[in-house]
Amino acid sequence: MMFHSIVLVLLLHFISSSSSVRVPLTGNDWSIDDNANHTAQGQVPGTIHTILLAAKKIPDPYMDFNDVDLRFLIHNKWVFTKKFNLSADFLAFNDTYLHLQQIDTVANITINGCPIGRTNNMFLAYVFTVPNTCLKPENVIQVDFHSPVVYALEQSIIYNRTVPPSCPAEAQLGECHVQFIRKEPCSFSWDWGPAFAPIGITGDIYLEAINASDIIIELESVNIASFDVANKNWLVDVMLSSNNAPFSSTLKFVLENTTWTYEVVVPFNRSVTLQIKIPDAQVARWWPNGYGDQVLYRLSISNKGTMIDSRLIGFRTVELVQHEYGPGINGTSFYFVINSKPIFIKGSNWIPSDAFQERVSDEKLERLLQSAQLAHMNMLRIWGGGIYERDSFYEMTDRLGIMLWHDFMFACSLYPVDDAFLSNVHDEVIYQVKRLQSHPSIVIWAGNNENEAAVAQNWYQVPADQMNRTKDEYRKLYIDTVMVALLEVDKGTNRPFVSSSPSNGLGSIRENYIATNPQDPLQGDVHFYGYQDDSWNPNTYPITRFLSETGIQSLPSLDTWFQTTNNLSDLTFNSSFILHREHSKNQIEAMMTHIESNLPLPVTNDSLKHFGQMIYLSQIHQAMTLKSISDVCRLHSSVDMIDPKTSEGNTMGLMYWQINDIWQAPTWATIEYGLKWKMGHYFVKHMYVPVYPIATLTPYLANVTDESARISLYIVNELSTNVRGTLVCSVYGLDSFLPRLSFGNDVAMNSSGTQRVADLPYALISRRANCGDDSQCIMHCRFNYNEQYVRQVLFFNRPKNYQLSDPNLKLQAIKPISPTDFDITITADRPALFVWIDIVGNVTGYFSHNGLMMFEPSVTIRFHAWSNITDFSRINFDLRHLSLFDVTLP
Ligand code: BMA
Repeated sequence: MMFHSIVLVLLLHFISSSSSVRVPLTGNDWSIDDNANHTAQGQVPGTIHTILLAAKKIPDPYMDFNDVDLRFLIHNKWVFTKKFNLSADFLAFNDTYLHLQQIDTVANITINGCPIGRTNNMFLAYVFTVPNTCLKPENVIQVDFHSPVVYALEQSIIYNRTVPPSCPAEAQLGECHVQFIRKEPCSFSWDWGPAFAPIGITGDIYLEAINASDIIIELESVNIASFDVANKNWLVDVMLSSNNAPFSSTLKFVLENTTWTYEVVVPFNRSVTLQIKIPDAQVARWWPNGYGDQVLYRLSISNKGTMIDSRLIGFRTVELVQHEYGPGINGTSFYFVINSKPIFIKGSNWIPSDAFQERVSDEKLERLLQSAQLAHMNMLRIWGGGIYERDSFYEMTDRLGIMLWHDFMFACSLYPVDDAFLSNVHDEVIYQVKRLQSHPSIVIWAGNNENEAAVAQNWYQVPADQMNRTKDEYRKLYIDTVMVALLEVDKGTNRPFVSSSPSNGLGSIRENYIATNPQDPLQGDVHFYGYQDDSWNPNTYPITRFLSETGIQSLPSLDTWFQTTNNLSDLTFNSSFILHREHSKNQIEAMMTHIESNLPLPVTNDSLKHFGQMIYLSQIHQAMTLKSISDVCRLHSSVDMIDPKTSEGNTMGLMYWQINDIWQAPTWATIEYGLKWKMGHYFVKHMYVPVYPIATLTPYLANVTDESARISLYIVNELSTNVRGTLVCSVYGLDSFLPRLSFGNDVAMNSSGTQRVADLPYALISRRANCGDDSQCIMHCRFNYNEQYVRQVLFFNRPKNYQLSDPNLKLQAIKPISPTDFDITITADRPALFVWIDIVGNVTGYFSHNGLMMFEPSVTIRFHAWSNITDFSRINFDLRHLSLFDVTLP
């Protein structure tokens, strides 16, 4: 039972003359104590770390080596207590409940010594009955937390059977047995994150009193289940519940901003699910970012004039199309069709944006999600090792048109399957799906992250004689429990379910949910990581139907590192501190190898400058990697691009790993913990534009003398509208802005798809452009269409092999445009590669473009600050710039 106070007050006013009362138990007067001399008073919602930090009892957990140095805190038991008073009026009510919106995780709750309830799932809301005899005018609520780490260990011992992996990889510096506790899996560490395993009351907490005779109707959930094509009606499931014996009531439904209303007599018996029909003619569609508006309507439900509750809903159909292609082509398609329109998915993977959710502001979430929207993304995957996000997150994704691929919170592990665990999971799925299903942005559920692959490929070395049992247990958890619970509440055709990510989709179902190779590029989705190969080389990547994870690490900016240490010796590429923050084994070495093979290495003796340049190079490396991957996916997006020899192609989605960071570390993120966009994010913004030119050299980095090598030019159009334009490409040396050779092609496309615009002999072009034996040339293309343009650059050689000359970059004319925006003009004397503009200090925001290749003497870019800039005069001092040439200077 979760009641809205206003709703409740009004309703009771209507139904009876009594009312309900709530007593909030949040506030900054909670005491915490671990019986080991760590005590503090602080704020709930809050966890031990944030409370101790605010009370100055511990240093910043994100500084230095504190993630490990403070580890003892979560090995202890903690007691949270608060004193509160209750009025005589409150005590006069006959039914009292304690509501906990979220609690993390294992706790025993008493009020004045009376046992009230136990909790063991941070993904559930709890409502406990509080016996009236337990309450008095002066009260104490006590929440006894068990250590999540010790609890997980104990559960693993009780289970009496190893459930691998018992512990995370050593490099993660993490905690063990996380699969035995229903808690954010990555809170025990991940290959990009720390193990803080928070302990605390993380959501709203309050007492509520009502009279047993009062009838209260509550709106449990709203789901636009299906679209009835024949009758042009939306079929909407509405779940309502009541606290009392059977009765009937006349409910009125109103859809704001339409003329549609509906009245119905509802016979209640505790809970009831109604299906209402909303005519399509009454509503406009909700579209993903880039395809139309995100139209939302408020559906309100009232009982004889008294509002019960409402939900903001959006009308869209979702199909996950998995069809066969016909003779000669193996496999099946895997793509999303929204409102009858096939959509190429451009997105990324989302992880929790802080280890301590109570300090994540809605503003931070909004800026991160806006950064996704600005980069032309239309989907994010809520990854199964994190959390179900708060309500406001989904309101934002609805509003911004960011579709969500939503995993359930199981990742990279086998799990226990005893009855208690499964029943806990069942309740979790029902609770979370009911909470979330009204959101149009959620377009697919997935059972878990990578657990089908883990079983199919036996990642955890399960002995052969136990494999059948392991497979049965997999199905017991994700099919018989998660899927069955989901289908209990999320009915209809408007939101598909896949049992795992990655999976072969229908192919996995055919193999009883565990495909022989769930990473088959010809069906379903694929996760791909290939650190041993050259990540800039497009041939490194499989051509899949849908690439839902892939990516590479980079380092965050110096500004971000300065938040983590005051010790300058920590800030070198290979310091013990940086290695401490690198939670994926050998990644720093792999990054170094990749950087070394493609880019010039710094030569400066200034250690901090050297580190800054390594950061810059790591970000170029990540940006170029992401662009290579995206170009492969977009190039092969259309059905026409299926290779009849391999059946590969029709790649209809890319979600790279990962958009955001949980803390400051070397990770796959394109946006830093403090919201600064890495170069990768600017590249993503470019590579995800709807109409996009692609240039390839085949073979990759062919020798200039290779007479069979080809340069191919393509336009990929995602829009169904016509595209008319001209693609002009010029070959440059890095010594001059004068192109050595230029050629242009007219392009006319009447629909979405990939069009090959030109196919040219590379050796001939090189000769004509006088590029020399070791190709000192680079090609820059500009596609002008419908009064806009998009650029593309094709390297003929690795940047480290180019003779770089000083472009003489200058930042000029900083021109304020509005309280949040200013323009910067950059000038150069010669072409400049990877021009990076950085604003240090307190102004945070993003540039219109960055990491750019300059092939003209002057460009103007705009900076947009997230909040008003108070001191424009400082901006000159705070701006820094860099190009690849700077790395070659001592
Ligand atoms: C995938 C993800 C995460 C991981 C990432 C990078 O496997 O699902 O588990 O963080 O790769 O290794």
